[in-house]
Amino acid sequence: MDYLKFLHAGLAAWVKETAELCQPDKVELFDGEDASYGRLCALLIESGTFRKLSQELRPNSFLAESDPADTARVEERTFICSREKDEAGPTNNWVEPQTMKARMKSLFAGSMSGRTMYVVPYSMGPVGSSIARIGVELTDSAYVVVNMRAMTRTGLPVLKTLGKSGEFVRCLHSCGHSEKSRGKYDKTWPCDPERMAIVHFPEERMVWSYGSGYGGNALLNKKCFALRLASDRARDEVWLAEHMMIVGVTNPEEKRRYFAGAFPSACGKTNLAMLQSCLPGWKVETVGDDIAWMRFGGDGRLYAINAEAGFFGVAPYTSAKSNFNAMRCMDKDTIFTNVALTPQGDVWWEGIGWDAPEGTIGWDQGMAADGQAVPVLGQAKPLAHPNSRFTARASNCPSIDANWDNPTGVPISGIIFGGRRSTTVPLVYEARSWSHGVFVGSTLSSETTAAAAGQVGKLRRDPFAMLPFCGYNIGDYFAHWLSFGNMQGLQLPRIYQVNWFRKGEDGKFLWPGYSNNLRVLKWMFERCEGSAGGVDTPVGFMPSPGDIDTEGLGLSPEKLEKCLEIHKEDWMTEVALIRTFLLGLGDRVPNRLFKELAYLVERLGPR
Ligand code: OXD
Ligand code: MN
Repeated sequence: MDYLKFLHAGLAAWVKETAELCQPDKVELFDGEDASYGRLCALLIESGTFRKLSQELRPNSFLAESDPADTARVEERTFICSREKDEAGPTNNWVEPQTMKARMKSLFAGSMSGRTMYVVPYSMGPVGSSIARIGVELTDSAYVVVNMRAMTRTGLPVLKTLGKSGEFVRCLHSCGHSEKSRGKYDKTWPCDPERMAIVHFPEERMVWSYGSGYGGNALLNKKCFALRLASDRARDEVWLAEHMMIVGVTNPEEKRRYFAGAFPSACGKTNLAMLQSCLPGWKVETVGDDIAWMRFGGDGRLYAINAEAGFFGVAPYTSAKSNFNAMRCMDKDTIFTNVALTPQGDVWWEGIGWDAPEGTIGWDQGMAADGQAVPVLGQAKPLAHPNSRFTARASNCPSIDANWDNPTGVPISGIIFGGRRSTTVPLVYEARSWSHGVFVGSTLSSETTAAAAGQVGKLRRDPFAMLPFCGYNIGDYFAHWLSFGNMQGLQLPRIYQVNWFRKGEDGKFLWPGYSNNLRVLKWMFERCEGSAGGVDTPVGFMPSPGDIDTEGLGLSPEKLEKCLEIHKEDWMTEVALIRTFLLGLGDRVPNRLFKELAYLVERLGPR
């Protein structure tokens, strides 16, 4: 019980009450120290959850294998239990809070017996920053604790900041006890897939998560707190909590500008944040890859912090070509989950850039007792799960920006929206105004990926890449974004849409992407400087082919033109899809967005 002396009275009372409910064998405070991290990793090895990778090839790194029934975020089991159903809005599952609490309490009752409950204090954002906020997660998963250590600022300095009565977000997580035995997974990856529930109580600033040990279902700091709860709070306090990367771009004259970008999960956000320059004299640096908290400063500029301190990136198709800096981040001190294991004790995944060495073991074959193959997406089974991940520290990222940890944040010049669209959406365009930009963000769409459980490759509207993460009524969220357009004295960032994924008639990507995306960032940078051209088109301002720096690119002028083409018929189809989508979001969608849609139709001209 000596941990109690570090907790303020409110926190201690909550820990005690939770321990009474969940009945752990032990309660331990995670102090964030290296020794405690090392001890938990050793425990995870002992229980069979972790395998230590070769110390020569991948120092201080581990491979975890999850239960095959627990490999991605479960959106259909995620709930926003605000007092009023309308507050949660049409994009969230809702259950009346008291009913949900009763249901969850019966699941939590005794759910930690035989296990330790860890108390993990953490700060989202630099400790002490006025934009940062504190959370505490109570969890019976040592895997969660070590991942949080890599991805947030954890430990005693955070408790110190809380002081005697500081406010914190309450996050309760239990892997649960499955009703059916899951064989060896009972010990190596406890979970209760049949009864998983990830539940948010926004008015009480509280998250309860039961039954899953994976990613955003269990690392409650990330999607649950830093996006769902924080977006709700940001609306009340006039700031923004967004699913955005933050990247710094410096030109040859040493002028630096920062851009924030929202892309749906697994659409290249991390690659863009860590992009390697392909242009002489231009530099690109990383502030964050997933979650930006932003607030307008006294000077009218929008300042952003990275709410996290590490990366939880998708492994498949990450390579020296797609993301050299991410590969370097994972050279050491990394936790891999559900990737394949080579006989040399290293990791492997599809698209890593080399063939799997003979004897490489698939993610669910090496450690599973039954060795049963699990069909993935009806295709030939990949060796790494399509949503396998790496957890790496920001401080190990070679491209990390000098200001990544600056408590004031970095000033944002431009906001980028992007998704995977094989047709219709051009390589890049600039919104005509703030409200047009909000329209572009609100109607963002992408072909789905493996980051969430469900079908891959279907077109889905994902407003601001926040569809699974907006913690309140999405119509009010749009209104919140629009409201900045009416405020005096703000230097509003420009807004862009990009699409790296347009395909030609041969079904191949038109734009070479990866580090060449800097050519598009360069155009945006120069637009912000007022020095780059922009053609007025029905969808927005676009570069003419000559405005994109193609020096050394080797892309034919025809292909570049195809990247930039606007097909009126495609856009008329798009307009119809957008209208249906916005109408489906209920009566809180601001009229302004329908006006923007009408303007777009007007600009496209008669049929
Ligand atoms: C993530 C996601 O894990 O968006 O970042 O799914
Ligand atoms: Mn994400």
